[in-house]
Amino acid sequence: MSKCLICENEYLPFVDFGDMPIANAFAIKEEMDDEYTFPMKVGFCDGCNMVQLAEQPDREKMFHENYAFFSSTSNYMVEHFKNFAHSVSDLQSLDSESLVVEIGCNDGIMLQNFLKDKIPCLGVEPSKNVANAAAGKGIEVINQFFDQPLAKKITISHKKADAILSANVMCHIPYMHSIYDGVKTLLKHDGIFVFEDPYLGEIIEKTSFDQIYDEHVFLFSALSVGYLANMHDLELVNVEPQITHGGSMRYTIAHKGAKTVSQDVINLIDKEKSLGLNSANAYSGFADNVNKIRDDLIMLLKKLKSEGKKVVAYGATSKSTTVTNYFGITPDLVECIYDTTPIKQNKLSPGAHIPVLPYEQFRESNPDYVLLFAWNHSAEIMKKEQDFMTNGRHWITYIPKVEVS
Ligand code: DWN
Ligand code: SAH
Repeated sequence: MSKCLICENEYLPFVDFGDMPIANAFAIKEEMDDEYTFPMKVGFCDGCNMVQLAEQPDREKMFHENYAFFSSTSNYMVEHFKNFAHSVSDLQSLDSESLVVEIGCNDGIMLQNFLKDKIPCLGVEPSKNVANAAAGKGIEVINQFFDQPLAKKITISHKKADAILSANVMCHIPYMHSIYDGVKTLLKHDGIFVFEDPYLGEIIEKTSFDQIYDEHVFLFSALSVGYLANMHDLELVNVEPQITHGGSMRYTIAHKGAKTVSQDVINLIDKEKSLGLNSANAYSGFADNVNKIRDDLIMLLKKLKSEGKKVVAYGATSKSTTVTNYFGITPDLVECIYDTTPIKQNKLSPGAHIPVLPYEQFRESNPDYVLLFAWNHSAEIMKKEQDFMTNGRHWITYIPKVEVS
């Protein structure tokens, strides 16, 4: 039995991926002699409806001075965060007297928009290399992990925030009570805490199991987020579905009673209950669905290998660490992964040791099949590559099922 990180109830995991490495630990061969692994299992707590990793590596193993993910590698995401920032500015009528704090600002992809509009903003980012990238854009960044003590310090060094924002970060943090206490401390009475993360409902529906890796300790729903907010005298007041990262949800939290709860919150909670996301049954078929994708993909890759086809992959995502390690995809099935991120290039992928090569070499490699690990960016990538992916070249995708196109 595992103990829930939110309500301390005991629960049983519903899927077990075995031992997994750190998803972003791209490294050269010499550094891979004794790769760290942890047992990756996910469970549902019926006390608070939270879906969570049973165990997570120490945060310093994942977020440090060589963090491999730079947010601005997707043009679509740059646009997405511009719209996100503007929507919050409009909603809260932010101006030069306001303060926006972003938890996990990475390379400044969101805050650069506030900076441009002369709205005071502050990033909190523990991974030094990406924090430096944000600072290089002129953004003020505190290179630390956000928690309640830091929130208190910010109220003194700066002031209370009109908006606290976060994207694809909340689901990374196991010590949620300290985060929500911090939000309670730092947020103005009429302020809003807006965050988005991959949405549990989409992950179950699409079997997007690769959203599960070391960094993603929680898969949120309106049910679990509402429960958590309530524990801290906060309230879930709005929800807005997003198409990013294969289906995300943007949650707006306010001090209890300070804002009206939207009909969308009520509707989504009703929908989640009707889908049974508040009961263990909803999760019982998940592992079988993942294994079906595994069997189909491995069969396809083995068949292509036997036919002498050249198969490469596109996008050395964190998600791909779960796919390659759980499925057993090694360089004899997929010879390399092309990626635009310099820090990942000329390294090996965690666990599976597939070489990661600079994107610039992708076209000259002349592949027959391209396994799209960055499937969440498929619209952007397929458009970019449409002139190249002709003459018998094919994409392979595997969420929600294995397909060749
Ligand atoms: O939650 C998280 C999300 C926001 O980002 C983090 N825990 C870590 C990371 O997850 P990921 O690595 O699965 O994210 P992406 O955005 O799916 O990664 C895309 C990868 O593909 C990057 O390494 C960049 C690369 N890429 C590329 O080579 N060409 C991406 C695009 C759009 C491209 O055109
Ligand atoms: N917001 C960006 C980055 C997501 S990657 C985007 O959506 O693209 C996750 C980020 O969370 C990393 O940059 C990591 O360093 C940061 N992070 C992890 N734990 C954190 C914490 N306790 N406080 C603030 N940031 C944290």
